[in-house]
Amino acid sequence: MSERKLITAALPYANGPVHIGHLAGVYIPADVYARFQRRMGRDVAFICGSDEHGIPITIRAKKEGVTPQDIVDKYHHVIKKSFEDLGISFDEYSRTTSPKHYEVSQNFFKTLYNKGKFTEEVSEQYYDEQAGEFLADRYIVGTCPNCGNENAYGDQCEKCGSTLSPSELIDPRSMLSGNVPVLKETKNWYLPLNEYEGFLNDWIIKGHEHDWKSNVYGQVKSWLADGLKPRAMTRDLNWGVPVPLPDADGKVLYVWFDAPIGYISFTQEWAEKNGKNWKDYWQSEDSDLIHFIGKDNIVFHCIIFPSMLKAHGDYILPENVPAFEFLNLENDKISTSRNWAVWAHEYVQDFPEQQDALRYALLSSAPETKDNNFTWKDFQTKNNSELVGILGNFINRVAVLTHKYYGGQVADGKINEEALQEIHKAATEIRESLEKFEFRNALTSLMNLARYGNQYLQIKEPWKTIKTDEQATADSLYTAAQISVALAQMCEPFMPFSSEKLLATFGVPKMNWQNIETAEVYIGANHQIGEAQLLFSKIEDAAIEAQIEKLEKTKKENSLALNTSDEETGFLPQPQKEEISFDDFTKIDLRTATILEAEKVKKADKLLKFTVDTGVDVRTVVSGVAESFTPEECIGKQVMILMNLAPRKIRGIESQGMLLLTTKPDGKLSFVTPDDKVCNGVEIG
Ligand code: B3M
Ligand code: ZN
Repeated sequence: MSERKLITAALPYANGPVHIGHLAGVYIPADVYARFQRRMGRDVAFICGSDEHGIPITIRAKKEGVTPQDIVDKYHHVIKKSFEDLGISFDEYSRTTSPKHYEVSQNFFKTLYNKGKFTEEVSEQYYDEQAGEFLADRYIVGTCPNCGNENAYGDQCEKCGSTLSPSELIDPRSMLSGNVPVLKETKNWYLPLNEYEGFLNDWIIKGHEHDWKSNVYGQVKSWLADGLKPRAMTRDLNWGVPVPLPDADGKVLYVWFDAPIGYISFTQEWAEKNGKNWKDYWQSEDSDLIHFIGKDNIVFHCIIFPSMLKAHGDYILPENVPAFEFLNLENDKISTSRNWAVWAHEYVQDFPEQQDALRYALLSSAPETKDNNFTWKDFQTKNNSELVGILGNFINRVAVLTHKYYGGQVADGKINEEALQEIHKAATEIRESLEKFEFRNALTSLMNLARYGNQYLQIKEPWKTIKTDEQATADSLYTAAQISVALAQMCEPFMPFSSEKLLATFGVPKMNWQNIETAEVYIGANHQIGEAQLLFSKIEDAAIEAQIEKLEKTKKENSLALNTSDEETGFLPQPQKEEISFDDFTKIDLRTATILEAEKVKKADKLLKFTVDTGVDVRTVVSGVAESFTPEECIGKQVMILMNLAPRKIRGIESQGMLLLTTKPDGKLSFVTPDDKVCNGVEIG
């Protein structure tokens, strides 16, 4: 373990504000870790910035009728301010449209190019002749080969959840002009990731089995087991870092090539401003590189970027990549554009001076090893019962009693040995937990010390002994003061705003963590302390109800919304189709039916072949549900079938009809079924 820590946090896309999912899954844990490492006296560089290239940004720009630069300029500042307002203490928060980043990422690319690390491959890509540009997968729409959805994207079908490639779409058309795109040859530069499998196996599978989180280790292991393929590191797009080669007009670096290099370019910007040598952090074995990310970024930070670093040869590799799972909101997936989120900038407006309440709530329900859930009720309980009721209450009682009995001077007593052990134990537990990226355990140790402090006062009852035993009172309030100041010291990584207030009230400087674990004195006897101030304020029901109402309103708007697309789940509630007459409706023949047999369709990983009893006959139907169900799970299911759909050949099998399906928020499919068992062949109308 080195004394220098290069800590990065995933670069948020500058296509919208940050929400509690981002904070819980990446930024608050990263900040706790960085603050803690600083208190360990280590040389810390805590680096982040806005990720300003990539399709999400151009999609948003197109949607809002502005340029991508307008989008990133707006959201870079919104995001940066949110982090500042919530105490995320980056040493550098930059952006990938900075000139420095262009220079660094282009040089990185040229180094790999000159070392012959890329393969040049010519492939056919869809091109919009009217728009005069190649189409990213998401800019191509067409009919899904599996479920017939006419608005499937080139990379994914929202209806049946299948991942697609543009060439699989039936009747593809360009989202830019609506025209049919043509296939046009284009050359791109690929990193042959398959050539790095050995290196990754040695470095991660053999080298980090015991110190990397199991969710990260497991994902990397399964990717390597499936085998890696060459991946294009350039794209035919006009928004991004231009490819620094003479024959690369109209091409940009793949966003996942340039974005991680942002960690390097931002470190260089920081080092130049602070008289540091950036190579001490990125090109020295005396530096530990730690990437804080969400689980959807594991492949980029554990496979692609390390392969890039390995290919380059001058850089260190990550010491650890503590990826967190996802946070849900009120038991539903947080979604940027369904507006199903608690936005950081809105929280700070609605709950001024209560940043630590959110930090605490998100840390105590951090999705460290599995997805977790945030509810406003739970947030209120954590603030009112734990922060106000335990931590704030204890420290406030100590300060009030010290003022009441000793004019604000710390009592001149002897420390209780058991209490001193409890302080040292808490500090050591927190250190050990944070070194292992176990934030919830660390927070529990902190709060257990506050609980101990309250119990200590309850047992010693200085408000009673003051009448009878001066020394006992001095000893207990002196001891309680030591516990209070130790808490003020130890809460800083988690709740920096409260720690700052407390250390100012007690009039003591921050201590090095090792000292907190061993000190005999945290605040001297007769030391004058400031006026007791309320550390945390109760959050009233009205404030919580207002937030819940806001979410209910959002939910209603979403159910009415005709055209919001959800980048995370990919669900796009299509506008209503053209009106049909009742006569038209009577032409369709929907029935109940039961699946008698089910089997996989050879060489088609998304299709199952069913034998279905429709009550009228027994027939074969092919359905694109293989990624959501096993054949066994389908047998015996009562389903709904569109009987009189003209038969179609799918992978050589004549499919007679279509089973009705819907898509769950996680993208998995489910059959539309009658609530109760009915006969087969019953007409649905
Ligand atoms: N911009 C964020 C995401 O995938 C992505 C991280 C880049 S870190 C180099 O949500
Ligand atoms: Zn589909």
